[in-house]
Amino acid sequence: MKTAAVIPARNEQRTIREVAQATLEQVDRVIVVDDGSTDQTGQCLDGLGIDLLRHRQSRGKAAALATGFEHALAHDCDWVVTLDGDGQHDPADIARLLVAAEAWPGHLVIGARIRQRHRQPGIRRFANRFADFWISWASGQRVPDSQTGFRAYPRRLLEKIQPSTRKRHGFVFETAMLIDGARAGHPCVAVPIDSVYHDDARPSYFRPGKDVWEIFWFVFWRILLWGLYLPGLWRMLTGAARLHDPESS
Ligand SMILES: Nc1nc2c(ncn2[C@@H]2O[C@H](COP(=O)(O)OP(=O)(O)O)[C@@H](O)[C@H]2O)c(=O)[nH]1
Ligand SMILES: [Mg+2]
Repeated sequence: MKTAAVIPARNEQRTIREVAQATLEQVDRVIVVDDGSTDQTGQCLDGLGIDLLRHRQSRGKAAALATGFEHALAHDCDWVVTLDGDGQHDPADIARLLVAAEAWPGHLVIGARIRQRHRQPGIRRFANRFADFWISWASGQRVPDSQTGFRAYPRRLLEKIQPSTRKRHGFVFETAMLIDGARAGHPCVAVPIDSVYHDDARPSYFRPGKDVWEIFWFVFWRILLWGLYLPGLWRMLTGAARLHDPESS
């Protein structure tokens, strides 16, 4: 099983080197996509032995992920892990995601921030719950953390589903992967991880107004176009979330 990690990074000079270095211990190939950073993000990675790809101008998180995926597929990777460049995901947990990946072939493995949920800022916790409900409906499965950027994608899913990479869809991309992926035969399985929110973190790039709105429209249209997708609603209401917790199994 050949593995890669794609780390989208926009102005992450404070954290990117440490994240990339720790990720190198977990996968065969580390791909950092520097999305038009105006700080030292790229230079911070000198001499690490990772693949650094650059967008000269910022094109958003969706385009950065797509650039990284293309590179990983061109290098014959079977599984592609994504994690954020700001240190909110612990690279040591990649091993747990990959154990789940082996146990659930063809599934989209998500690192679900369901431990210490109280650590998430109130407004984000509410927005996440709201998104989880609609995205679970639209994808016909219980998704315990739809907004997590910490995931492992099987190659087949990346070959089949290529969501919009328009800048305004920067944070819609991962929602599209969940919904369209499930419809294409790649449901998700969740691995519980900790919610990490550093007190001294930079402000989030996620815009609670605009980005929630874009995600909502995307999901709303999917549900509407599929005639309200009542089988999906039923499955989400009656089914349990697929969980894989390697330590407790
Ligand atoms: N390449 C790229 N990455 C982005 C952009 N916006 C956010 N990210 C990355 O996406 C990840 C999540 O962004 P963040 O602001 O931390 O969102 P939050 O953790 O949901 O609050 C981080 O690794 C960011 O560097 C962007 O415009 N381009
Ligand atoms: Mg973050």
